[in-house]
Order: sequence, then C-alpha cells, then structure tokens
Amino acid sequence: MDLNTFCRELPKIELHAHLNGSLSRSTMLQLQRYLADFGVSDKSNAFLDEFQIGSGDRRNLSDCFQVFNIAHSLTSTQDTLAMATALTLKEFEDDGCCYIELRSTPRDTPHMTSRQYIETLIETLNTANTNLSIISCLIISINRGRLPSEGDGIADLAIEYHKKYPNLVVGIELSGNPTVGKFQDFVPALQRAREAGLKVTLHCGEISNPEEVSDMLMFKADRIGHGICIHPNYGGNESTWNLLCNYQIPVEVCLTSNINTKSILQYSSHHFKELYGANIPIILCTDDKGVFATSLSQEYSICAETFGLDASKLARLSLKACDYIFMTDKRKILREKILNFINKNEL
Ligand code: 6MZ
Repeated sequence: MDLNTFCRELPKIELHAHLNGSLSRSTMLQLQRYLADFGVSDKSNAFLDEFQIGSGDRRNLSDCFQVFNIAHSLTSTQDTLAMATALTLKEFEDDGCCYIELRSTPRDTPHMTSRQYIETLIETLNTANTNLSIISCLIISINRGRLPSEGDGIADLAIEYHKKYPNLVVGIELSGNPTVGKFQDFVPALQRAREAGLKVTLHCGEISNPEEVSDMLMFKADRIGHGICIHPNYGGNESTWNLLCNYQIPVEVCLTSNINTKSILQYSSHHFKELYGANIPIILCTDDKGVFATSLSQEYSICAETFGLDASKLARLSLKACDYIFMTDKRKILREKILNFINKNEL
C-alpha cells in the first residue's frame, strides 16, 4: 500500500477543525446556488477564488482572517449552515476520519441568532451521528477579536447547551486573530465554562508573545492549538518551553496551516520535531482544510515524509490521539477501531 492510500485508510481523529475554514470549493458552490435560488444575496461570488491560501500565496496569518468572511456570507442562514456542516462532516468521513470535534463561533446574522446558530449545529450533528459512521461533536468557539462581553454570552450558551446535550457540546475554545484582543479578558468566561464541565482548548503561541503563552499554559487548558512560539527556537523562551514540558499539555498540530500562513517557513523546520522529541502529546489536525487546501490524510502523509515516521509510528500517533478527545466515553471504542487496523495491517 502506498503512503497516501495508507494515510487515507488509517482511522483518524480530527480535533482542530474550524467549520467556516473547512468548507471545500464544492460545498461553497452548493451553498451559493442554494442562496441564489432563495434570493438571498451573498458576497461570496466575486471572492470564491480568494478563499484558498496555498503555499505560494503572498498572504500571511493576519490576511487569512479576511477570508473567513467569504465563508460567513454563505453560512448566514440556518439552511446553509446545516448544509455546510453536513457536507463537511461527510468529507471528513470520506477521508477516513472516524471522530471529529468540529468547532465554530456562534454569531448573529440577518437570518439567525447565535442561539439558532448553535441549535442548527446541534441538530445537524445529531442527524450526522445517526446517518454517518464518523462520530461528531461540537466545540464552541470564542473569537478573541470580539468584546469580552460577547465571549461571556457565548460561554453562557455553551454551558446551557452542554447541560442539555453533554455528549454533543463537549468543549469551548479561544481563537481568532492572535494580534487582536487579550487572553486574560476571556479567562472569566472560559473558567466558568470549565467549572460547568466543558473541556477547554486555546489557540496558543501562533505569534510570539511569551507573556500570554505563559498565562495560557498556567491556565492548564485540556489542550492547546498550534503551540508554535513556545520553544526558544520559535519565538518562545526557556520558561514557556519548560511549562509545556512540565504540564504535558496535548498540542493540536496543524502543519499545512502553519506553512501557508508563513508562521513556519518550511515543513522540515516545523516545531513538530521539538514536540515529538520531547514526548509532548501531539494530535495532527487540519485547522481550515478549505482555506489551506488540505485533508487530514494529507497532513499524516506530509508528517510521515517530512519527519520519517513509518506506518507503525503514524498509526500510533492516531491511536494516541484517542486519549485526548473531549467525548471521553468514546475513547475505548475508538482505540479498539484503530488497534484493529494496526493488527490487521501487522504494524
Ligand atoms: C485563529 C482561527 C484560525 O468559527 O466561523 N480561526 N483562529 N487561528 C487560526 N489559524 C489559521 N483559523 C480559523 O470558523 C472561522 C473562524 O475560526 C477562527 C477565526 O475566528 C475564524 O473567523 P468559524 O466556524
């Protein structure tokens, strides 16, 4: 079996996927047609070609926050949000993903409230869990670029829906443009959500800011996303690196995202090497598969080729990811599924 086929067939766990960054071109075209049929105007038409940020693109991390508006104009109604979610989950399943924690930022649009946004996602995930083999659940996102009071409102909704659907609304996270807003302003909302039983993951160290990275690591989130500027060679310092090594916080690693946003110059100099070498738990993820034109199986292939991981090591990376999922009662069944694959392929 060649590497790409192996990576597609390997049952995989996706823990860092933003819904509105994950839309494929085909999904976006379907949403466009649907909105046009119903006479809803969207601004995406002229900009669809600008949605993808490939490796040769001149745009950087800050620019990439503009492109999400293109997806947002397509997911502004309950119908298109549901379609976008269902189509995206199916694409992850087709790529050999057996479990996904999809994340998204609830927002008011001219056609729905934040509450309706969450309800639409819950309903769609529930349906997907009966119709598809992939197991799906939801992490609610707070955008650090918005007011802390908005974060409070989102935390309230996350807590309310976690109580109603504890097996579906499993976590809360902080994302958005890292050059805007302060982590500390969102701590009360995140802390409240954590006390109500939600797991927490934070975008941490996408840009160099050792003080904020220290605060985030000391918050002891259940996982962190990216974790670029933590090691001293990557814009962190000894103290931030020691904190991560001591706390062993699992890192959601998004290789292609970091390359295409120019946070990292080439795959071979990605901090995966340092994290892996220090035995920090790693979960390979896509981040925004639509924007960065990737897939989870492609991320596994790139990882194998760049860092020389053989099939057995790759499969064990996927197996280990089960330990860090937020739907804790699914750990056993997912481990068994991946172990079956390992045994069948004599890895
Ligand atoms: C930080 C990111 C991100 O929530 O509307 N988002 N935040 N760093 C990244 N690295 C590239 N990629 C995506 O999906 C889009 C939103 O996810 C966050 C941003 O807040 C973006 O607006 P949802 O489904």
